[in-house]
Amino acid sequence: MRFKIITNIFIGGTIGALPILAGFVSRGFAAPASFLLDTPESRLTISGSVNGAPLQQQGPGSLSTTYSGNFLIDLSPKTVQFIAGGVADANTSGSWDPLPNATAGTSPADYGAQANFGILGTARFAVRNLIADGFSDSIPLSSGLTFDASLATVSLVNGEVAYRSILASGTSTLIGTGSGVASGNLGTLTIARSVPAATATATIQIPIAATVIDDIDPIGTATINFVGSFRGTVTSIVGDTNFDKSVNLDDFTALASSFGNDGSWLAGDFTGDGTVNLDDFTGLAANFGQTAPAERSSVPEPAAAAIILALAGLQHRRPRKGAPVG
Ligand SMILES: [Ca+2]
Ligand SMILES: [Ca+2]
Repeated sequence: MRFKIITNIFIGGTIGALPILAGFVSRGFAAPASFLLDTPESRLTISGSVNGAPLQQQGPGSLSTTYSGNFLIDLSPKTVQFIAGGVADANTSGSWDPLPNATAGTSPADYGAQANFGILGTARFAVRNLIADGFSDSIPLSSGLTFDASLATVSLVNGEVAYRSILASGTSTLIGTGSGVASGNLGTLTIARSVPAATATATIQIPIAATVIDDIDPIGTATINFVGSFRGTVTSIVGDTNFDKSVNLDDFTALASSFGNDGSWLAGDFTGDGTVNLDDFTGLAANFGQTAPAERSSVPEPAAAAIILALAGLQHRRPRKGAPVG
């Protein structure tokens, strides 16, 4: 199948990259796309109970926080697969009780909760250093680029709970897997091309509703529901079907298997006309072996901003051509 398509392309055009491609036949370089979390749009709110007593907020916003970092997804024309190894780091939402060593006092924490045990008083919980990730098998991707997010699993790969009550004080790790990502809610992938087509940005929206059970001995069993959504983006160049920042044989294979058919960017339609044809192949061939730049933060770093300002100042001071020199 693959060889037949290569032959067709060879007849269709004079592409200098083809001998290089032929040299890589059957070698794969699959790597996941690293989606950079859009922090304001990546937020999870917790609810639940400890030993039957509902979790309440310690203060405004203490049960909700944003996440920064990345997560890894293998993209193919018809599937998505969450790959373990991403770092979705919960940001601190405020200063909450208790301190990390479980004594009274407040210090920055990702989440701050409390539960009322009646005659036994109120227990306070502060969650810190929480890092979430996700994994899944291969999940079908519709032609509209939606997928069933409930087929992925949320995992907490790091986190500690400090707790303080009349009964007991201490710390407990909060590590484990959630029961699933929002069932009934579709995840979506959208791909926006630059004009003219040179780069594309993939944005993934993932609804999350995962429940984690944690034994906080001796206070009891905590049932914590994480509900919200993550949004992440990754930008790459023409030819990179799977957004792993590299234009290689994986991309060629994806394009070749869709050649002549309708398809998305993931199938090799880089021009955006809805079909995978020779124009798309030409774009891939031109970038074959190229690597896309690493993800850039939307906010200039202080050092870079200072350099830009310094350059602007130099440019301003430079005498204009032909201007009289004092
Ligand atoms: Ca690629
Ligand atoms: Ca096309």
